[in-house]
Amino acid sequence: MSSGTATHCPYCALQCAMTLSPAAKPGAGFPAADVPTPGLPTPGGPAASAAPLLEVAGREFPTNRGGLCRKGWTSAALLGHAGRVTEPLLKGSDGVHQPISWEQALMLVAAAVKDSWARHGHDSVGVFGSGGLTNEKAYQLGKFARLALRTSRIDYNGRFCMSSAAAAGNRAFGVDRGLPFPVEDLDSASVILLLGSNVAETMPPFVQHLQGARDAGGLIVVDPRRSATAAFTGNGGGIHLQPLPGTDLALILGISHVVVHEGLADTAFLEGRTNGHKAVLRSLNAFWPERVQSITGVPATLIRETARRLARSARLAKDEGRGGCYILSGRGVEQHVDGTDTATAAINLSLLLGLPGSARSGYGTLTGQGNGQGGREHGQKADQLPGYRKITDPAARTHMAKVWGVDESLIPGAGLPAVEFLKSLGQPDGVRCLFVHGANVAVSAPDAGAVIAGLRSLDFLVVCDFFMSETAAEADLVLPVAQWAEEEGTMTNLEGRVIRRRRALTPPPGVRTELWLMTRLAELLEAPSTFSDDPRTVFEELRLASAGGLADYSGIDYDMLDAGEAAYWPYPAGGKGTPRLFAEGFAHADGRAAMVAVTPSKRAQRSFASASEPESLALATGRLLEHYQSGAQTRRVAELSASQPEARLQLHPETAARRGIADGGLVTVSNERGEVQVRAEVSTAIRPDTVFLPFHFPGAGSANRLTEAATDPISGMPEFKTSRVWVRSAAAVPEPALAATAVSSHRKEES
Ligand SMILES: Nc1nc2c(c(=O)[nH]1)N[C@H]1C(S)=C(S)[C@@H](COP(=O)(O)OP(=O)(O)OC[C@H]3O[C@@H](n4cnc5c(=O)[nH]c(N)nc54)[C@H](O)[C@@H]3O)O[C@H]1N2
Ligand SMILES: Nc1nc2c(c(=O)[nH]1)N[C@H]1C(S)=C(S)[C@@H](COP(=O)(O)OP(=O)(O)OC[C@H]3O[C@@H](n4cnc5c(=O)[nH]c(N)nc54)[C@H](O)[C@@H]3O)O[C@H]1N2
Ligand SMILES: [Mo]
Repeated sequence: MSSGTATHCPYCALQCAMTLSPAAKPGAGFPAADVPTPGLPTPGGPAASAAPLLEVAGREFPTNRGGLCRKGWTSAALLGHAGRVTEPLLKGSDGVHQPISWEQALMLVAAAVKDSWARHGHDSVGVFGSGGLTNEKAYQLGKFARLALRTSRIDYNGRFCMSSAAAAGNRAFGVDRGLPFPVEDLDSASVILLLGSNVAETMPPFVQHLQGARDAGGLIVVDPRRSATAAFTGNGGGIHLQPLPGTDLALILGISHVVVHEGLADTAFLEGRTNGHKAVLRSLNAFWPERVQSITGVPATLIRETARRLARSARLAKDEGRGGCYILSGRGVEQHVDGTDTATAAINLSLLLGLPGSARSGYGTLTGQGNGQGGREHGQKADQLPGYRKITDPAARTHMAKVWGVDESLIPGAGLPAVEFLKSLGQPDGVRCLFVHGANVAVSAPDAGAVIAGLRSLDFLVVCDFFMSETAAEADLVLPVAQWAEEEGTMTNLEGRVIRRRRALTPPPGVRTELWLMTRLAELLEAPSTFSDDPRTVFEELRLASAGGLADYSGIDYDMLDAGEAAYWPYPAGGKGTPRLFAEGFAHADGRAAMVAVTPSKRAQRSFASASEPESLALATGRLLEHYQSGAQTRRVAELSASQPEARLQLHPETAARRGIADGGLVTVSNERGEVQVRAEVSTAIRPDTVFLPFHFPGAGSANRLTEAATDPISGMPEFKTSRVWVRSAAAVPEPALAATAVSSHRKEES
């Protein structure tokens, strides 16, 4: 067993350490179907899991301490999966995908790109990337878009994930690293405020780091649902604040108001380490607890109690070196049209309490995707060059032109953020030829119905994936790429720590790596710089590219990572890494944090004002433990799919009773954008004015048929977490008829 491969989980940013070893009874390559996966038509035969080729064991590492969640334990099931795409597939005029050779595939892609350039200009070619890609792939994808495809049109799914937290972090601290401290620092905390994060389901091994605060009665969770994480507050004397979705900004301002008006703010810290605090203090006057109660539904007494507990623990940590106080934010507060301001309010609260940069306290955001951190640093964002540089910054452009050995004028300007990018698909001045690397936008993007229409209106769609995802099903060409355990590379976890992903298996014949693909296409398109299919070579270039930038990796190399060094960026060449980012100062030129006064906007208020209309409800969306994102992977794992086979709408008993809905009954959820039909899960864990849907399912159960493509003006984050919907019982329609509709609409989208 000691001969196993030491690597990390393919899923979230916790990047739990695992060891992969050959399975005792290895599956025979890519075997015939044995276990059907419900609801997943897979071209070329029924979806199925085979006996895993590899065995997974948890490995000691600070984030997971040997633990894994259900998704991690079962992750190897996808390596030898019978539904895997293992050769390039071209869609025929009959809509059916047929295998072609790689040679043909590369020629077709190069021809489609050149045709699009000739007819509509360079910006008619677009690239949609992913926070799931390794650092090497993310870096080379940005370079590939700008230099080989000569387009400014590149953005990625991290826009849906970390963009609001990133924008707020950059504005306040001058840098965006999700956790500016190692995750183990949380262990000794006596109070942790978790804003809109359900780690018990989304990062189960992380819960170990909340245990200290929970035992001290100091776990405070803000969630409109009594989520698995919120339930942890119950038996330890913690607090669950249950606001109306979309009202977090007002809630945080209310807590901040109490801190200031009860004299609990750390004025020495504000004077010594921040700018702009006077305006922030003034702006809080209007958010007294009773007013905030009327907006959020959270009792004023709990708002006061939260503020006092935070302040007490902050002071104890500072004056007596005991405990610690942390504020952590998740997608629940960030994925809104006012997500940047809400994250800013959370940062302001942490600064009022003097948390960031102190030895035992801090503020952080919990990065989501496997490489959600590295994926937002190396240039796959519309406005970004590697090293977290701005593409509009002349110095950054000069630096990158030198690293790439090209004239600076060849580097395009800023492109479009993801939502605008997707709205432009097929439009006269929009993207007409699209490459997708690591996202399933047909399921995961807001207003998914419109996105699917956009995909269908493209001149040419290339999707790189290992499965026939709902997005791949729309593609003219599907290119089969290597999975996590078949490639080498690096990932940067939620702490800003760079780690090694290692190859434990040879990919199936017919499958290629994305680095190989970019290299071959760059050659065919006569790109003016070099590309490589060797991850180590690409990383060496990334080091040079990032040197001197905010996310500086220049001092990191594969050998030191292989030797087990804990490498946190910034890590300049000849220097050392930075586990704790703000100990000495913040990243703005004067070393101070910038406090920006924020208040709820009319735009954001719209969602909760309308939710108070008698018949409409607030739809919150999010995750289940068993499924990952669009479900393209986890819906294909038999064990996970059997335990969560379909989307269910969580709603309160009163809300259900008023509509004649029974637990398990079929319901229709609709609004002006679309309609879904799912079963009801009647539960007191949710507010009566709110319903919840997971977004892991396609077709008739797709939550994103209902979400709106309205975005945060600063970050471009869409409003995933609050939509207005109407819910009615679908029981009047005979169930078999409905089931048939559900299946046929799946087929329509997937064929
Ligand atoms: N099992 C699983 N784990 C995952 C993932 C996955 O898909 N599945 N994805 C990974 C990724 S990319 C990410 S980004 C993270 C996300 O991790 P989380 O942020 O923990 O995940 P979510 O379930 O999206 O949202 C958290 C909570 O926000 C609540 N919420 C909804 N609306 C609001 C609101 O208006 N205000 C507040 N305060 N709360 C609200 C929801 O009820 C939910 O419980 O998880 C990572 N881990
Ligand atoms: N309603 C609602 N919608 C949401 C959210 C929400 O909370 N509510 N959350 C949003 C968030 S936080 C996120 S991060 C997005 C994520 O949503 P998506 O971007 O759709 O993420 P995945 O489902 O992980 O899609 C990854 C796809 O790429 C494939 N893949 C995995 N690794 C690789 C690789 O290395 N290379 C290539 N080429 N393919 C790969 C997988 O098989 C899968 O088909 O969803 C967003 N959508
Ligand atoms: Mo995410």
